[in-house]
Amino acid sequence: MAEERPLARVTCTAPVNIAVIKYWGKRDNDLILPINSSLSVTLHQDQLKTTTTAAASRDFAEDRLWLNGEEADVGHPRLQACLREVRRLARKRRGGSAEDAAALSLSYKIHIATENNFPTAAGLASSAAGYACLVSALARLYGAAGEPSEQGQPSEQGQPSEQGQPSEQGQLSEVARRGSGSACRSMMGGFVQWQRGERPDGRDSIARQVAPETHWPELRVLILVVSGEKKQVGSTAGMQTSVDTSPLLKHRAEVVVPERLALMTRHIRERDFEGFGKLTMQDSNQFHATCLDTFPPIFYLNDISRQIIALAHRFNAHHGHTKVAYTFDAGPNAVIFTLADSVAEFVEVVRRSFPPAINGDRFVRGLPVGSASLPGELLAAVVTEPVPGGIQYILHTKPGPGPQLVDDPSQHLLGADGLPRRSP
Ligand code: 2P0
Repeated sequence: MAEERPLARVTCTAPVNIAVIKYWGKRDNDLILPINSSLSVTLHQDQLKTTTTAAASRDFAEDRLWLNGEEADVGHPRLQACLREVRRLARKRRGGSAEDAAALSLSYKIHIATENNFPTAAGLASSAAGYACLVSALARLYGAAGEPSEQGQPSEQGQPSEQGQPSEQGQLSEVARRGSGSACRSMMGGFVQWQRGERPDGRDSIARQVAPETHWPELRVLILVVSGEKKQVGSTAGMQTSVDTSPLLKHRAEVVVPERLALMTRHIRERDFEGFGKLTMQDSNQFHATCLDTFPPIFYLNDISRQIIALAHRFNAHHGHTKVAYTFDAGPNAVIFTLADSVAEFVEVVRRSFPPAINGDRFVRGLPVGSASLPGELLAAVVTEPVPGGIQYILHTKPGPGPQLVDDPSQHLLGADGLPRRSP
């Protein structure tokens, strides 16, 4: 039997993020440079995460990729761009062309396996977490990065050096951006801005942390899973049509977003939920207005989405201030921001408004939710015409940290032979 050569393996996890100031439109399709900056909240990986193992060996004959156990095409141009850029950073870090003899050869073929802990079919954004995870694992494998934040530690990331150089995570966010624009924001925890940048080469189109995940401990997130249907128009194609045809999108990028970014950053720093919630809803609504302004128009919201919007406004009106705020991406699922002391009441309102058809006992998942009894006048004012089965389930989560290195070797998705451990 041939002598076994050790295999270099690295496993990382990475989070999903939800934008409160939306990214929609590119000024450079190849480099994935946006027409406007955006701002997001990184969600906790206990509820939603991608795990990726990257392995390299001189014995591998070809690059290979497995997505949720199924072998997939490794030749995708965006994946290849990430691979190329991580290797470039590793070369730079190792110092010019003279490779560190101890470092892993950049010419070895690689195997990559990646899995989500949430159903891809639920329509929750997976490309952001996926590319952020891929880049984190590759960077660590090739020595293009030090540690992603230690497991369990709050992450203070993305702050530039005193000389104005991007941080290490900032540089890696530039690579993740080449996979999917929104992936650059998943490279950091807490509250993250993707600055559009000015340079044609994209070197300044990177993520920066506005505040770490510990900044606003009461903030909670409820994902209302409306439909498992695949979306009609993909984000990449949809935003291109919007750039080509929507005058509203142009105005939004040039005038509205710069003002809103400054305002949103202030609301977050001051933990002002009234301001944060209102602006989050307004920006989601404007994003969907630009979709309607696109020609032909794009519809991501459905009837249930619109009923959730109306419900949130009735709930806030009843309380006389902003207790819940919705935001919707390129699909019908709602993401609700609220504070911990409002979760139980709002979840009960949702349960009464969309009585579960199936999954009654698994209607609420993720972080625990207490029970609440609704006062009669709230029920009368807020729960109007119930729609049975309109919402499949609610996932309760909160802001969380950026990508993590997994130390435990038993968690590698690739075995010592470099092949997936779990069969598809
Ligand atoms: C966002 N979305 O800011 C916005 C809001 C969807 C609606 O980022 O072409 O999958 O890979 O850069 O990142 C979806 O766009 O598109 C997105 P590409 P991406 O979260």
